[in-house]
Amino acid sequence: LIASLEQVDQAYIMVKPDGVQRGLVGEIISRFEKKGFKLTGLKLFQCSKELAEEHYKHLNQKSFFPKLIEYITSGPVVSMAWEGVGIVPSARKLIGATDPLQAEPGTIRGDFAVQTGRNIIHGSDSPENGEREIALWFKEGELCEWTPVQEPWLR
Ligand code: FUP
Repeated sequence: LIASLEQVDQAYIMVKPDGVQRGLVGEIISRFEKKGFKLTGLKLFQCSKELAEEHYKHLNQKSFFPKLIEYITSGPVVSMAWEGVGIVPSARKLIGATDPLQAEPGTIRGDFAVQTGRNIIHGSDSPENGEREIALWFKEGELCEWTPVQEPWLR
């Protein structure tokens, strides 16, 4: 095996309740898999108000905060941990702009969403937040470290 020269980072990616309700889970997972990232955690999960508030605490002074918490807790989400070289900025490119009307076609939000308050997916905005959010959303034993059997050219 040829070891990758680059630093591998972690991102917390979450299909929000509207993405689950609209049947977009498979499509979203597929985009991350095909890009070449590695899935290390996955669960369908109804989150509590407390967890949603902790996750979005940097936004708790915003006028949209109560609506955001109501939205995120309105149904199950799919919580995912992904890892790879450059995963955090790359995931944000795959996801597209926060406002789906500003998101480019070809991005997840650009292809499937219309409203900021219903933008179907979350992705960590820094490697530090990736680690913080994965620790927040996953319990010990829920993550899986594994080595792909094929030559890992992408990692
Ligand atoms: P992003 O990193 O793209 O998810 O965007 P932010 O962290 O800035 O926002 C987090 C979530 O807050 C968004 F996904 C949707 C919600 N939000 C609003 O509802 N209204 C706004 O004006 C901005 C964000």
